[in-house]
Amino acid sequence: MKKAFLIIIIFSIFTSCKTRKADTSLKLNNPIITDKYTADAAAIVHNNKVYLYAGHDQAPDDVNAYRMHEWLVYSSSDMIHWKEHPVPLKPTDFKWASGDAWAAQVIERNGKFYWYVTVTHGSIHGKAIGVAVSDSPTGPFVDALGKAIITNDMTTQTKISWDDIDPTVIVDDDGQAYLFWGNTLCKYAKLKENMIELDGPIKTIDLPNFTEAPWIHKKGDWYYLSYAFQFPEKIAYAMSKSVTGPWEFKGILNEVAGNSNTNHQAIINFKGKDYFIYHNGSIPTNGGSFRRSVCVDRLYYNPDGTMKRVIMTSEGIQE
Ligand code: FUB
Repeated sequence: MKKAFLIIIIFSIFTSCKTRKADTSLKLNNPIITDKYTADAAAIVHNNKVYLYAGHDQAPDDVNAYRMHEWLVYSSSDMIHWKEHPVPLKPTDFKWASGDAWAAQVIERNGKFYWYVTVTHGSIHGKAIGVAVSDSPTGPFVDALGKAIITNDMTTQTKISWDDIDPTVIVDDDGQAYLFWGNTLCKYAKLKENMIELDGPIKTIDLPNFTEAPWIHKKGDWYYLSYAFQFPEKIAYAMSKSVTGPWEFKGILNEVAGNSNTNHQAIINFKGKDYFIYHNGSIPTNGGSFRRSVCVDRLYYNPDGTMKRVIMTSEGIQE
């Protein structure tokens, strides 16, 4: 009788431990989107919401190459719950383009939303940058210029045809806007106030091991130029007191992201907190370098303005 009682007690302790384990409240919020493969995120804050723009990785499981036919837009009020909006833009919306929804960035100016995109040009060899415009952060967006703002033949420093990719834009405090972009070499140029024409020569910036994916942002008195460093990509960054440099290299900000040879970051401040947005290849079974997934983790600055190394997590943003 005593023995049976003991067995019942041990059994109930064992099952309650098991139940407690299964009842875990741990929420894994990265990647933030799991029903589609998403990459090359860019984000803006508008009216207390974050709008996140991403390329849609659509490569079938047996294809190891980029297959990207549209960009996607999501919004969130808390960086945890994301609402998908209808597809706002495709390379086919640019009559002069032949495809490839590569990295892009949206910026707001005077109530209009300008979306700078990488596509393949239909008649000029190589990648090109186009710009679309909308009155709303979720679109519909239309081609703002009717032609590319940057084409491969406008830059001749490198022989590759994909050196004019990955646009990022900032409007400086004095109202002057700048477009940065590049692969292998980081380039920049002033934009006219209309945001759709260059306003001066194309210049280059010397950054160690620059691969691609520049992202320009300002916090306090500092300008930050983060970018994909080496390959497989880490994210590194440089700082300056002026948007035109000189830039001081500050080292690695984010390590190689799991199961992806690209990393492509965006950096925002939302409701007083800083966020680092990137992609990895972590969706089980078929995730990888051509089926990527956008993730978000917190970003922290040191008192001297430098950025602390990002800690990539599966938990992501919890509150
Ligand atoms: O998604 C295609 C290309 O891969 C992007 O333009 C680069 O930044 C890299 O992420």
